[in-house]
Amino acid sequence: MSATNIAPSEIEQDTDEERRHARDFSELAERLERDGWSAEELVAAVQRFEVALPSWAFATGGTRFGRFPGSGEPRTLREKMEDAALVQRLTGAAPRISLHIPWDEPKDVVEVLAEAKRLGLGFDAVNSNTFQDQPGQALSYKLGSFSNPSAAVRRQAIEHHLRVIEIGKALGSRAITVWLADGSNYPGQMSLRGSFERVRECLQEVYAATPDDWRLFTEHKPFEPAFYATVVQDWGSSLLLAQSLGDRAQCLVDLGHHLPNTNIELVVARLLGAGRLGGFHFNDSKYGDDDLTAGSIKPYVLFLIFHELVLAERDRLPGFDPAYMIDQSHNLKDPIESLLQALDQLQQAYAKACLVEHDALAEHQATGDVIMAERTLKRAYETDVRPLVAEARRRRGAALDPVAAFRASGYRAVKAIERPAAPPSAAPTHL
Ligand code: RM4
Ligand code: MN
Ligand code: MN
Repeated sequence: MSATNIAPSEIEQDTDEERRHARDFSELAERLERDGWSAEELVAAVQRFEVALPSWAFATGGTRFGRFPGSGEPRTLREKMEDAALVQRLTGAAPRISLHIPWDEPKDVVEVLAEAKRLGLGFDAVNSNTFQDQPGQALSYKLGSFSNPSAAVRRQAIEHHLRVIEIGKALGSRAITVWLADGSNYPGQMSLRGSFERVRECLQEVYAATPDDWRLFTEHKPFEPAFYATVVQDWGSSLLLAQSLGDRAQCLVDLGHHLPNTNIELVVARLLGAGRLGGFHFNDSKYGDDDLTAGSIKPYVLFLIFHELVLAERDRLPGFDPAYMIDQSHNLKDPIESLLQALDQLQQAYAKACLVEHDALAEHQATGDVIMAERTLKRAYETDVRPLVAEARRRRGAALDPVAAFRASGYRAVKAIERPAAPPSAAPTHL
């Protein structure tokens, strides 16, 4: 197998591993069938489950104290797309990439599209960035973008969003995700009501510029960089915005954007009930916006979130079409490996949620049988679905164990030679 270009048919499976997997899968299938499930339907459901990859997660992230890049990291959008295509080949679950503009703004859209076609990749939601000042930018976002008291700054931020939409249109994206860093660090710094109204007005203009088949996602976050009051700080604020914009505006839930112990599955249920759950940024956290690998800290919460989503799917909630994306910052792990791990965790959480006996659960809820209701969820959660998701991958020509296949491929070592690190001061290069 060539380390630079792993085609699906070339993902080598150790024959012992294949044999072990076949045994594990047939045992699990037998047990599931005994309980009335169709293993084939479950595998097919996992195969349909897709998650978009963030363009900004292929290089090592960092904290404000430092960044420790690994070797062979992508330096351009083209190289990030190459890594994304590898993640897709190894998992079969991540066929689209979500671009951050201007971090990964295509220089030549035609060329990027041709490259994406060659790699078998599509483009998911485009992400705007008014949380930093860019080189050569006329006005500063230091005191906010859409909420800024200055009409000229707000105009600049709107123009940026209109440009992001144009780029997304050219790439075939069907949504824009708006996360705003707007807020204040000290009481009195900003009008709490006025800032929200200004954000709403600007978003109205952005929403009006989106094509009819697009959605606009508003993403809430309680703090950072605003440490006192963030304008779109919670799901309530996000919902108010979405509701006042129009039907195609929905809320995006980034799992890390909640204060410790927030009941995120409840937030998801509320947004589903309001018909405004648009999408996710999957990650995990212990303290705040830690952007750790999905499922690494609170896998049961992830399962409970997926339980709400599977229920919504089953109940055919009108307009339910969640855009699943990952938003992780890889500070210590190899970014590709962390994404592979995350996809596996998401597939597992989804598969487990598909194993909840909904009728039994409804019955236990109706009779107030707390123990049996909880046991119904736990029974699904405690099922070892690893052979099921491995089988879904195998049937797509992907790897049984993506991380092991990635390590065996020697991809990173080859890239370390092909992609010498840019000097730290060099401006990012683009395709
Ligand atoms: C924010 C938020 C956004 C992401 C930026 C990089 O905290 O999660 O979704 O685009 O980080
Ligand atoms: Mn996010
Ligand atoms: Mn975040």
